[in-house]
Amino acid sequence: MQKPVKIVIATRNQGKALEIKSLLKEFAVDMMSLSDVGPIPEVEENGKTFDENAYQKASFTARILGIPALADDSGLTVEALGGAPGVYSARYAGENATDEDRCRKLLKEMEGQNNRKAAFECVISVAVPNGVALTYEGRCDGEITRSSVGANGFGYDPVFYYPPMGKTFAEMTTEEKNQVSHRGKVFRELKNEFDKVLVWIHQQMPKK
Ligand code: ITT
Repeated sequence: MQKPVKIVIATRNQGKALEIKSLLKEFAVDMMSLSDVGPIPEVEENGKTFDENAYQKASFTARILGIPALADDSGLTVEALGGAPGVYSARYAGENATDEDRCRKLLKEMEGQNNRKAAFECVISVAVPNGVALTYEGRCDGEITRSSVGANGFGYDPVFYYPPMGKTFAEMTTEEKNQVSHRGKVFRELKNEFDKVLVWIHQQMPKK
């Protein structure tokens, strides 16, 4: 029997890391987080798309550690704000801001707006140390609330209302959110072919 494949989850966002671990729990992978591998340099995230940033994070981490890495680049795009905050979702209220600060800023920008349409987008990149990568994308449509509602999840969850379930993401359990979210959708696609992804990883890794 083959040993479980080691994969580093290349994120410094605890909320994301928890969701990713719960989404991949049934697979024979030895999932490590960045905190398990010791300090590594910060990756430069300067892409113009979720796709570019996900690839930058996954390929940098895989190269530097010599093991496969999975990265998620995601964010919220708001129609009335011309797609903002988009790839700047994490930095929307400045470098040291909290999730609360970002939600507050978004609600302020949306004051007086009747078009509340928004979508969460997520791109997952799985990269091996030689630099090649696989990419998966997912999206979830919803609306921006007029105030923060709910205490679960992370990031913009309290201001993202999902009409089919009549709740914000922050009012959902992790399992409920995973069933409908942008990240949940991407992982369902990835999971459908995960056995092939594991074979691909084995083929790409240098033979010892
Ligand atoms: P890493 O790059 O280390 O993974 P990050 O938080 O900087 O962490 P991103 O650059 O992908 O990650 O920024 C995504 C931001 O979008 C994140 O900080 C949240 O504010 C928001 N976001 C993404 N997915 C979300 C979700 O499921 N619920 C709420 N907010 C989310």
